Amino acid sequence: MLGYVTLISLIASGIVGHSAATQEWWKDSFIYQIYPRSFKDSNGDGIGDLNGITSKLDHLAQLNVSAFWISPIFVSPMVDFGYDIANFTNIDPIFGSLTDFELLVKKAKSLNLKVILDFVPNHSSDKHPWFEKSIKRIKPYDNYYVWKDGKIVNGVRQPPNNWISVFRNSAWTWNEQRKQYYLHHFTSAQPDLNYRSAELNEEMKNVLTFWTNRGVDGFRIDAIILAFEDSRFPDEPVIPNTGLPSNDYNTLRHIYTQHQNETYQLVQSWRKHLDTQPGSKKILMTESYSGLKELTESMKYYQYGSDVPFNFMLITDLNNHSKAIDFKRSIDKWINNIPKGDYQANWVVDNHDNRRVTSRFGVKRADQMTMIAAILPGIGVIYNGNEIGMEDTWLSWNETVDPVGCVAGPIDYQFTSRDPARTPFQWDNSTSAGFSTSNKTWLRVNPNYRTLNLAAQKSVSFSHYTITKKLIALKTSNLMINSTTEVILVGENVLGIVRRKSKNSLFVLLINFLDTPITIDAMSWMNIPEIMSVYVSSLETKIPAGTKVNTSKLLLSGAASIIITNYSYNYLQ
Ligand SMILES: *[C@@H]1O[C@H](CO)[C@@H](O)[C@H](O)[C@H]1NC(C)=O
Ligand SMILES: *[C@@H]1O[C@H](CO)[C@@H](O)[C@H](O)[C@H]1NC(C)=O
Ligand SMILES: *[C@@H]1O[C@H](CO)[C@@H](O)[C@H](O)[C@H]1NC(C)=O
Ligand SMILES: *[C@@H]1O[C@H](CO)[C@@H](O)[C@H](O)[C@H]1NC(C)=O
Ligand SMILES: *[C@@H]1O[C@H](CO)[C@@H](O)[C@H](O)[C@H]1NC(C)=O
Ligand SMILES: *[C@@H]1O[C@H](CO)[C@@H](O)[C@H](O)[C@H]1NC(C)=O
Ligand SMILES: *[C@@H]1O[C@H](CO)[C@@H](O)[C@H](O)[C@H]1NC(C)=O
Ligand SMILES: *[C@@H]1O[C@H](CO)[C@@H](O)[C@H](O)[C@H]1NC(C)=O
Ligand SMILES: *[C@@H]1O[C@H](CO)[C@@H](O)[C@H](O)[C@H]1NC(C)=O
Ligand SMILES: *[C@@H]1O[C@H](CO)[C@@H](O)[C@H](O)[C@H]1NC(C)=O
Ligand SMILES: CC(=O)N[C@H]1CO[C@H](CO)[C@@H](O)[C@@H]1O
Ligand SMILES: [Ca+2]
Ligand SMILES: [Ca+2]
Repeated sequence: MLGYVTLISLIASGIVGHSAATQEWWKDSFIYQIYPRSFKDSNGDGIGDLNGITSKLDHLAQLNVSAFWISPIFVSPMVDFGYDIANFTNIDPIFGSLTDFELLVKKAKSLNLKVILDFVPNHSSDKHPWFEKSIKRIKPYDNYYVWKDGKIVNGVRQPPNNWISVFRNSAWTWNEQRKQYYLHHFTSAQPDLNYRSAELNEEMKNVLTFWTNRGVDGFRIDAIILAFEDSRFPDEPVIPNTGLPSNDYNTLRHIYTQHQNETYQLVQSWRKHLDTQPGSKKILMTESYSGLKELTESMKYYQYGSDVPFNFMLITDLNNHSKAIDFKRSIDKWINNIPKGDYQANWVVDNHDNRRVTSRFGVKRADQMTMIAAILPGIGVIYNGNEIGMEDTWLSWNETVDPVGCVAGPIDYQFTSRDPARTPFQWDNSTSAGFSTSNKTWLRVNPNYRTLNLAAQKSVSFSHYTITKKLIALKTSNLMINSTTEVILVGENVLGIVRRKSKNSLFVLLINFLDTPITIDAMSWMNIPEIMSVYVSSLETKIPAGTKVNTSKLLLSGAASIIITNYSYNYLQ
């Protein structure tokens, strides 16, 4: 029996890399995403705004996140709620003004919080003056977008190729005035920008400078993988037998529209540009949904100047059906593939484009993902609401506003709409959860707000909020810096992550993937001391901090998740 255990644990306990020392502020930090329409409304119109964010920055400071990134706040017709930009250098009046932005930055700096803006370089709104001039072929704007003649087949005009938009149907829309098709990877109101135009490239660099001059500490770059398309515009191969309608984005292999070589060079040109800006080094985070399936492509962004090529493993590759081994394989794969050099791992728990973590893994396991992001080396990225375990809000078809939901129709919207994860932040139990003084908000407040809200969670010792706060404190402390990382299977159903600096200094995360209790000999499997203390446990597990546990005979309740340590609890207080 012992032989069996030893063999399995040897196979299972691959020791994975430990990060080199870097002085950047984002090393071992948490970054918090704010969805501005839903964070805090300051003027009672039912939509969140900049003054609202400013009024709630104390909350972020208390959590001790290092930075926040804000989804787009720029002038927009709001066809895609801000991801369709009509002026990259001005604030939409719904959110406020440049003066409000100045106040926001000032408050953030006073709280030692870094400010990161969303940069949406792939496309603009069709209401952007550049597009209007491009239609009229006014130089140099004529070349700012991706225009192509149609194909005439049997005397009928057809789009130039078979490319499909992420939101379904052809990625090309005919413009009667210019008598050409324009490319759009999203809605037809979001024409694709053409980075083969030198003038356009210059304009976009100026956009970056505009905001760094206003105190911004870096950018999150939206949908970067789509920046360039193959200049020959070939048809993309059709994937056979997907069972999807032929107008669905996932029926094509996107070999000519994603991760083109020039895209990496574009990121590098922004890196170089930002490095010429005064002040501390600016952070660049890149959004690429390739996940573990296209890991090589994702990793390449590190070498072209991205500090945080978002790791969406917890969103795209793992879910409530994943087992301990799936988590181990995914975590090891990501860490082991980070290129050699001074690069940081990152772990995205949630965002505005997906179901909330409480839905993807179940309410009982919500804290586990933040625990994983906290104990693993590198940057944890959380989305507003994670810190209180917010849940998706069911919305009826007639309440649905997300274009991705609307295009899917009255049945399928339930599977595609991003609205459920975007409802207002639940601050307290007053009108509209304290989000707005109005009882009519742009998306309905989740009715569970009366019990599920920040104020309630602050007033008790055991809540998602108090747990998240301890997790952020653990990451930002220097206690795990220079520690090795081991991802260990403790049998089939328990995942262990050990951060070890020396025999006397370690933190251990244990997750029970069963919904029933299990007793494990963590001491032998993980080579850890016999008596350790609980640093934090998930809300489901509810073991008070400081509780001593005997790791040779450790009882984990169903779905349990705990971080134990060899530091004395008093030391950590
Ligand atoms: C964006 O708005 C600013 C301020 O109103 C204006 O000065 C600028 O010309 C606008 N940019 C474009 C490209 O229209
Ligand atoms: C892209 O770059 C890689 C290596 O840098 C090269 O092997 C490949 O041929 C390039 N692809 C195209 C389409 O130029
Ligand atoms: C997993 O999640 C899906 C959808 O969120 C749910 O229908 C299913 O019951 C869950 N399965 C388990 C094993 O929790
Ligand atoms: C929207 O749908 C809900 C439930 O399906 C219904 O109760 C409500 O009356 C509808 N509202 C409008 C404005 O149609
Ligand atoms: C919403 O507010 C209006 C105006 O203050 C009030 O008349 C109405 O009863 C409120 N509705 C709800 C559901 O609280
Ligand atoms: C609302 O929250 C306050 C403060 O957290 C609490 O004292 C009060 O009992 C709550 N009211 C209801 C109706 O839950
Ligand atoms: C807050 O984070 C900073 C690093 O960003 C860290 O130095 C500090 O110790 C943290 N404070 C607490 C109370 O955890
Ligand atoms: C981590 O290691 C580096 C390089 O050896 C050292 O300079 C630094 O002091 C260490 N930091 C901590 C917190 O142990
Ligand atoms: C950690 O455990 C070892 C072995 O049990 C013990 O000797 C040491 O004192 C502990 N260290 C701390 C900081 O509690
Ligand atoms: C821990 O548990 C093991 C197994 O039950 C037992 O033999 C050992 O004495 C316990 N250690 C302590 C310090 O209580
Ligand atoms: C991955 C992705 O699609 N990100 C954003 C890209 O832009 C579209 C359209 O503006 C947004 O809806 C997405 O959130
Ligand atoms: Ca408002
Ligand atoms: Ca593009």
